[in-house]
Amino acid sequence: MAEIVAADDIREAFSQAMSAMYQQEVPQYGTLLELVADVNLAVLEHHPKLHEQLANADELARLNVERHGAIRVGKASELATLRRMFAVMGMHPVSYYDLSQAGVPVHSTAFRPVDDASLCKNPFRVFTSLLRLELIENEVLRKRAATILEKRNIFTPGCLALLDLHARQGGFTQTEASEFVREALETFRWHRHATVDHETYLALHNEHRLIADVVCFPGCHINHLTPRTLDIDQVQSLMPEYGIEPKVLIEGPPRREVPVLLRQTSFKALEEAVSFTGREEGTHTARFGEIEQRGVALTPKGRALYDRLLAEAGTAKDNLTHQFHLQEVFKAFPDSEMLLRHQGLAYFRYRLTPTGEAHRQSFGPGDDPQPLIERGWLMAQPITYEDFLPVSAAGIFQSNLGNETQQRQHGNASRASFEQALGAAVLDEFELYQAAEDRSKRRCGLL
Ligand code: OOG
Ligand code: NI
Repeated sequence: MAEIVAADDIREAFSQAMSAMYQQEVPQYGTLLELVADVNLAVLEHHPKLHEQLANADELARLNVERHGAIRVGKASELATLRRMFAVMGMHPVSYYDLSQAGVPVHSTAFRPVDDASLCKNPFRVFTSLLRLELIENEVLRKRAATILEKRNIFTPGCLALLDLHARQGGFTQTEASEFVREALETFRWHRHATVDHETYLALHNEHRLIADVVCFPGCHINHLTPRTLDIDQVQSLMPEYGIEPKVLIEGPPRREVPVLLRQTSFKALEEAVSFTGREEGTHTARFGEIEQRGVALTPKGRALYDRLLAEAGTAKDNLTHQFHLQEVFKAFPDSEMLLRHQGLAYFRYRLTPTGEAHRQSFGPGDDPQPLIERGWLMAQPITYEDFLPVSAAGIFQSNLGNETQQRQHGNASRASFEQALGAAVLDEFELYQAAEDRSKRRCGLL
């Protein structure tokens, strides 16, 4: 067989193709990319230290290609095929998110690269949600939705054939890889022709807007793509100048010296023309834009503290009050790399400096890294958080479902049924971060 293409290269090509397609479909996304690029450039110019840190941690190159997308599917077989499709691109399911607790009838995972080199090259992630039909209370409607979904195939025959070929060959040639990207893209394209009549659409929509979004179309259109910014407050405040109306609140932790986890905001979904099968014309509102600022990944201890403080803070009506209040409450969360390390709240990647290399024989496994850092032998770099936050995700969902929080009693977390649909267990994000930290310590001779 001719030389096989690396999964990282297929992911890179796919992520670029998705971005190009979404720019055509949702022009405001293109504007958002420009705004984010402008702000990132200004931040790097004004903060040489941050510039240097990002460059040292190999984060600078990935910044401009970095984004995540989100999709929603309706049945188990669709989720299982997506898993195979993303695996070809070196993306694996990480974490389980139960959003039913926030009144959103889905549960989700994120497909993303997991090893250091792949993350460094292009950390493209896709937040993928599976509709939980069992949460539709109206039995007639539930059955109607299931029948509609049963009939559809969201993958092209070409894509399915290539997945089989990949399994047989163990890889793709360059030609096959390009064809795969082209075919795979079709699944995520927007279709203005619904698969149902207007009445069915409205019935499902009345049950929950999300159900109509998942059930009534022939594909699982990408509903947003999210670039990474270095200053989300700045982008949020500049959005109106660029003709974009942001969501009211920035989700996640407050602004800090050492950013943690993930802060996100989005702009409102567009109202798009749709033709229904009975030739009726109507509209559908689902696709939007989002930006995010990523910080350091937290350990289970750090995450528990984050969850507790976030719950304690609650939400205010406007962003200024909300952020101010968050900052007050988060005073209880140490805000220096040293304290985060010392208290075991966050993950770090260790590297020896040239002087450290020269003194390798002076320290060994189990030694405390802190004195070595102070001596300038060792550097500790925050490990970037690569995952998502369920409370933030619920806020993003809700702002694009028209803010009507449909709080209901929903079933318990149902991870087992999700994994069964997926055809695999999801990976544990904490184990992945811990493994990355451990690998780096071992390379330095500290483990
Ligand atoms: C996914 C919403 C969650 C995020 O960044 O937290 C999400 C969706 O609307 O389908 O993308
Ligand atoms: Ni998102």
